Amino acid sequence: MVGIVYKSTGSWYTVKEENGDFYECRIKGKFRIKGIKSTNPVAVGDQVRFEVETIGDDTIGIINEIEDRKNYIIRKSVNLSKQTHIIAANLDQVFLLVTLNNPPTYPVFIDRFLITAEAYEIPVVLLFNKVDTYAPEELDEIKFLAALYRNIGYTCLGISAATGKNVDKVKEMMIGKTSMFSGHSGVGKSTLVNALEPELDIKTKQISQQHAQGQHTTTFAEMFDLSFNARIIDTPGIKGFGIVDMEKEEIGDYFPEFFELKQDCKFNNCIHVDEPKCAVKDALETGDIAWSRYNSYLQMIKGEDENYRVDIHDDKK
Ligand SMILES: Nc1nc2c(ncn2[C@@H]2O[C@H](COP(=O)(O)OP(=O)(O)OP(=O)(O)O)[C@@H](O)[C@H]2O)c(=O)[nH]1
Ligand SMILES: [Mg+2]
Ligand SMILES: [Zn+2]
Repeated sequence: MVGIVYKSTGSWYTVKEENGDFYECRIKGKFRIKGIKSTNPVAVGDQVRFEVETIGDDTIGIINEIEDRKNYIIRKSVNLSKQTHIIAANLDQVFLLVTLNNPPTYPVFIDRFLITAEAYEIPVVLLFNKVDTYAPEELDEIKFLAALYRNIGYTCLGISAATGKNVDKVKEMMIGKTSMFSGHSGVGKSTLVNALEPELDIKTKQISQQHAQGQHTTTFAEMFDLSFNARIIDTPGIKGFGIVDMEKEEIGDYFPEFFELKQDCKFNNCIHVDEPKCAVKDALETGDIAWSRYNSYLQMIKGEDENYRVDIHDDKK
């Protein structure tokens, strides 16, 4: 039988078969997908082949094959840097939820996320959530950030999952597609799924007052069929986003505004650091490229971990 993985808890996988029935499945033996060393061999969104086994009164599925992935979002754990985790596979687009505070989302995190999506050509939409909570100067900051990313080519939208502001616009972008919500814990991913489909009533939780951070309420990625011909994958909040398997020389190509200028650099293998007559560095001086983007880039090519943020929770992924 053939189906799609809707939920994965690490040992059990919920698979929706083609005719719509759900099966609880396990995987057979050790699965190794070529070239990927990840903590989870099967991810939400994977297309799998499975057989059904009946043991007593229980019917369970055994997954024995994974179809080639169209794409996937993979990240390196910040603490266990050898471990990688596939967040989801076979996506049409990703919505990255960003909040200014409660919890804070810093540009370097946004940039690391975007670069990974660019590597697989997965479109990303930036959703600046909780606009109902911001003071005027904070709204200005959001507008500044949105303009920065819009200039590069990303769709940006200010929303409120709590009041419903612009949720209809998010809905419109989702029709006919499989999308994923990502972002730090507490940015409102599950609240937004509920705003789109109130019947789902997914668990959400207030962010910790003391630490201005989310409480890791969603613990497993899960896909939901929505009533308006769309599928959404709600994911657990991520703390940091370590990029996986990228050569220093290719990272700049995933910054669209750097890539566009590369042909004007004196050296065709310019990595925009110490080279003379570098179009990217010139664009920094004229303000055509944002310093925050360049700083994120430098950090990535130096292979520095994303240690800008201290989280009270251990990263278990
Ligand atoms: N004021 C306001 N609060 C919001 C908004 N969106 C979410 N919240 C609140 O933020 C808190 C966290 O929301 P969740 O939906 O649980 O966040 P999450 O991103 O799913 O978090 P994890 O599951 O831990 O990754 C809840 O108390 C929500 O009610 C919003 O637009 N405005
Ligand atoms: Mg959640
Ligand atoms: Zn250059």
